[in-house]
Amino acid sequence: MKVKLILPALAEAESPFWRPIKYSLFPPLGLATLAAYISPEDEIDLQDQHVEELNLDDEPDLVLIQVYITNAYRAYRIADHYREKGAYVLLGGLHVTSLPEEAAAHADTIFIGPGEDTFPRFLEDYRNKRPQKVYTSTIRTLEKLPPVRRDLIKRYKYLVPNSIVVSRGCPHHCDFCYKDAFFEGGRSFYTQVVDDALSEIDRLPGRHLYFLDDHLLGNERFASALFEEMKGMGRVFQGAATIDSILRGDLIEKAATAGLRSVFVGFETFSPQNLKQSNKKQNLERDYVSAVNRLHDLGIMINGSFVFGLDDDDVDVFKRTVDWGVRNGITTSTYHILTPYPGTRLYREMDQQGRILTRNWDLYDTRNVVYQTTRLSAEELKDGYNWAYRSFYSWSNIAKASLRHESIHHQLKHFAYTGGWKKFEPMWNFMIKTGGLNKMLPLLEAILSEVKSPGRAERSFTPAIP
Ligand code: B12
Ligand code: SF4
Repeated sequence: MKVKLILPALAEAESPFWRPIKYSLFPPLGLATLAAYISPEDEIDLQDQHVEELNLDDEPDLVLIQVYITNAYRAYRIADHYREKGAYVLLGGLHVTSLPEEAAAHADTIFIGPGEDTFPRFLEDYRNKRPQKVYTSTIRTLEKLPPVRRDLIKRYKYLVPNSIVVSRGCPHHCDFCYKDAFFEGGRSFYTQVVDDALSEIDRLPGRHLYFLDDHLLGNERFASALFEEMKGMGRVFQGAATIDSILRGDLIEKAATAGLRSVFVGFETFSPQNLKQSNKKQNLERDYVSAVNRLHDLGIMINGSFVFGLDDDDVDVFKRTVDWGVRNGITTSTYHILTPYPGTRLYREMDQQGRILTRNWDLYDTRNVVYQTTRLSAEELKDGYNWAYRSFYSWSNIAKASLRHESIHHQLKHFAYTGGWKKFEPMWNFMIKTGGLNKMLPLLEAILSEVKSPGRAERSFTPAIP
């Protein structure tokens, strides 16, 4: 049997804001995870449209397509194309789970929720010639999973080929997040067994890892055991965590000792009213600056995530947020315009209030205003969002933020990481075109080498590259 797995490119591939490097970061891990269930006797072709031109002239028997909200229309066109050719087409992923009826019109079978329990069930039914129209995930476990088919990933096309997830979901319930909808009907936060996670790490070559888990520190016992075992492995890694988990106990120290060098933190907003509106309880009454200082003291760089457009935001929110980031030495900032994803509580509430202005999913990329705003006009919100990016990533602010760190090593790392990420687009494009992106990995590993901070003289300095 010929099986084709496709990650269609996001809508913005055609936009002037398209940054090829942002979409050449991570390989299609979800599809490579599913491929592990397909028999080795079957012929598998995994294509990621972000980094390669799709070959649509082939004749696969079975086609699996992963659907995000902003690749949905493209995914449906590809699905229709293959169905016309007589292939059996499966659609799954976040957007299919949010809007199953919409997706079902373009598929022979759709999948609701994670695929680790449902996809193998489908394969068995398909071979027995009785596939169902809909499979809904109910069993939530990551135990005894077959190893991710990383051999299908074209590693040289990605800056960060070693992306990995060792858990699914998150223990929190923010209103704007996809998480509760995606994991409905079962556990919404679960981890691998530590030994399996370590085996998965062992299978990854080189030093650098990027954990794509929603909340790497979400299960204290699991994370603590994982970091303990990773201590001697010589890895450098990046991941995501919440403010409360950074402030609580000593887990973040353990993570740093294991090799955590940069962390994605959802600060989202400084307004307690906004936090309450979003049910982001874990940020309420937390001292953001203490969290930042703790991370910096451990030599961990910070990618701060901020949302604009919550109901308590006014026209000053943009400057306030940028100034705070610069003042506190945040390495990179990701700004989002509030986006009510279908399936979330935020979407339901806005829909009930008649505040959803468009259902053109291509616009749901957190760069566009798709809902009726309150204190800010849509134009103010969009302009403020664009201004925030421009301002935070101006050379003068990059320099100012870098100089906030105590050690020169940390200052240089900050400057190199932020400047490199945002200011060298032509270089990235050249590396992508010439197929040499992967050669930049040692540089990234060097930038992520350990910082010896004045307060942590007892910790040893790891050389940048072996
Ligand atoms: C990696 C990533 C990216 C990469 C994606 C490219 C890639 N190669 O994967 C990049 C950097 C491009 C990216 C960009 C953005 N992202 Co993003 N990203 C992620 C992240 C961190 C990991 C995805 C992943 O690999 N998960 C692990 C794998 C194992 O799970 P999975 O992919 O979901 O696959 C499973 C199931 O979905 C299912 N499945 C999936 N497809 C199919 C198909 C079939 C047939 C079947 C049977 C099953 C199935 O089975 C798989 C195994 O269980 C997720 C958060 C997360 N932890 O999932 C956010 C996430 C997907 N991103 C999100 C957002 C908002 C964005 C941005 C809009 C942010 C921004 N403003 O820049 C942009 C642009 C995206 C857009 N325009 O829509 C949101 C999406 C919300 C939504 N409803 O779509 C998420 C969920 C983060 C969040 N917590 O809100 N992202
Ligand atoms: S903490 Fe992050 S991943 Fe968890 S529910 Fe909130 S937004 Fe979603």
